[in-house]
Amino acid sequence: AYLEKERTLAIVKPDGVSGNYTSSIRKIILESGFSIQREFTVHLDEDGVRRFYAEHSTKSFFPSLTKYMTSGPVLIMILQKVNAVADWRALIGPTDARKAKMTHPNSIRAMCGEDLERNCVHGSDSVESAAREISFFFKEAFPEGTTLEHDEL
Ligand code: DGI
Repeated sequence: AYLEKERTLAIVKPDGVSGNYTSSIRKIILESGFSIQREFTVHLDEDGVRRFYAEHSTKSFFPSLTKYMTSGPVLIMILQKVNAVADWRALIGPTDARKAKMTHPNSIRAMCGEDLERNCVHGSDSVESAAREISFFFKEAFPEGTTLEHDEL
């Protein structure tokens, strides 16, 4: 049977970038069979965080989440493979990095996250969220399956 490739949005959050986890995370991504279709680094501002995390903008933790997400540059990546959304969520582990360290010690959040908020990486939670989040960061349309060579980025 032919299995359709899927795309998901991954973000290495400010603590991941500043803690120099980018190359280990990239290695895990490629060794797990994903291709990185597009990537760029950006320093989000408050408005960007509010629009990206719109569903959380009324929560009590939102000001703190905004402060964290604007504290430094983040790395945005489109990951591609069969079952990309669920497989990337499985690799990153539970939202709370403290819990990840106990229950999912080999997960990325266990490796480089700290707690429920400072959890080092993002992954889209559904195919629908992935589509929304990819178009949030990438305005151009490009076909699934195309991958840029690193020096084209
Ligand atoms: O999809 P996830 O990132 O695993 O989790 P989510 O969509 O429920 O929440 C988005 C981010 O918001 C999460 O990565 C960290 C932060 N967050 C979620 N719940 C809480 C939180 N931060 C704090 N301080 N307290 C929370 O209860």
